[in-house]
Amino acid sequence: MTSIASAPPYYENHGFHPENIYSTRQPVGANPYPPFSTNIPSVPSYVPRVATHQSSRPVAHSSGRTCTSTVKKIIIIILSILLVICCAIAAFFIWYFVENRCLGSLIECGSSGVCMPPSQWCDGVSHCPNGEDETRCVRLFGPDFILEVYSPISKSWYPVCQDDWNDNYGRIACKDMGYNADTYYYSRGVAAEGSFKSYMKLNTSAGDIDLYKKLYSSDSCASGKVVSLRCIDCGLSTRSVNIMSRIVGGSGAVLGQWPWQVSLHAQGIHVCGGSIITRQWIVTAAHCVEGRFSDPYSWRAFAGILNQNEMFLRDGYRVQQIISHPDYDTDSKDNDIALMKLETPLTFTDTIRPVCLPNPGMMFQPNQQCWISGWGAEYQGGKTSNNLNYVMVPLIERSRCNSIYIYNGMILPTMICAGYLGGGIDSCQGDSGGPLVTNKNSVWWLVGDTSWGTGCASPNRPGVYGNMTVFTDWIYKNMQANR
Ligand code: 4AZ
Repeated sequence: MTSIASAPPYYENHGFHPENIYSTRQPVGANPYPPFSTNIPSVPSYVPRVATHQSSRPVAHSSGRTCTSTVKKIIIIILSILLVICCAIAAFFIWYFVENRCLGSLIECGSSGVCMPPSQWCDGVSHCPNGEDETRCVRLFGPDFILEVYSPISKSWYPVCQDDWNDNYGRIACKDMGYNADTYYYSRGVAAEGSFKSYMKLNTSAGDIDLYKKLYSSDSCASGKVVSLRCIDCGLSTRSVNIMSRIVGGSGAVLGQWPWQVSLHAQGIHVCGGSIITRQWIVTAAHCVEGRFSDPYSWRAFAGILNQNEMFLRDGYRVQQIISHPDYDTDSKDNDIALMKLETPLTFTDTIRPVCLPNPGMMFQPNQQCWISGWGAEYQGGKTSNNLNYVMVPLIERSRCNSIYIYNGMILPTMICAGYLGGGIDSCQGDSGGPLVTNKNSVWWLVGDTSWGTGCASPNRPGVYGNMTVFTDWIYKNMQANR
């Protein structure tokens, strides 16, 4: 077990990370349409050959007229084909401009039709014609989900004052973070901490204009309350956790205990775990979807089921899209995170529910109790488990995990260690991509995704997890760009 004698450092979130996010779709400017030939066959210049067999009608005397009518027919057919193609292209453009102006992972600048990659959104530099990429920047801060808006003028984040705020504004802010309107939970005022010196306030006399144009920075907030915004009812487990409860050294889970846990099957077998964050999005590890596993069609996600035996009898949810972190590094496991978008949204129940993404400003203590769950091997080299297992693992401070006798500098800022230096309890092969969660303020938060480790449950070789707080911003931008 880890014990830290001096003042405990924090695992602090820095929500505003300008990141290099490359589109997994078409490169900007690439022609998204299949090329079609403009080489319309010219009118044949040859004379049709006269059939020689007896039953044919003699055509020699009327060859001029026949030739003309054949040419006419060909022209009509070609024109008809061209007309159908033109109609199809026109229909596509109408759909594209009405429904979905920006192709691939691009985000539209307001309603200007100009599209920007997520990496240029809220990066402190204005790219959109009216600066929307810097003026529609919202985030939820800390364990109370305080809504904050970025001011490109002062280059800082401000909490939103509750004065004149309502759910309609809340829905807009949630949409701008990539959430769908159907999961909206609530917006309420909470007492502003003394640390807030300035606020974003609504200018109610500004009329029916864009929410962000109505917001201005102010040193006062009459209600003394700031907006706490929940875009989805996440982090609720309907079953309490038995702390001394195998994974390696854990115990069998009951239904509803880890309702965000999914089993990800590729070509019909359990390969990795994942965590539900919305009705359509699953967080998993980038190393789970590498190489031949990068094809969404080979995957199925199973939610709300404890036993692998039962999954083999079910259909599972099809995967529509896989977004792997563009800076994922196979060797170091830097940025080991990926998103899977399901073809059909999940129906939330007591046993199928989302976990909360950690907000910037959440502080996880060294030794903080966290839980891992999965169908991974129960001992090093074993086969995957039939039942879902779970176990408590404390966080291990990065500097300690990087010490020469543990991982000797291999723990990067995108990683977090958890487990026991004495060994015996750990995640293992097959748990990858699955959740490392903690309970804070009665909410379950996704602290990490199971990533790597040297063997399983060996002394001084704890489990290594993707540091989710670093990825929250990347997740929101990609959900928003692929709505
Ligand atoms: C794996 O290969 C794996 N002990 C997962 C977790 C750990 C090691 C390996 C950590 O999926």
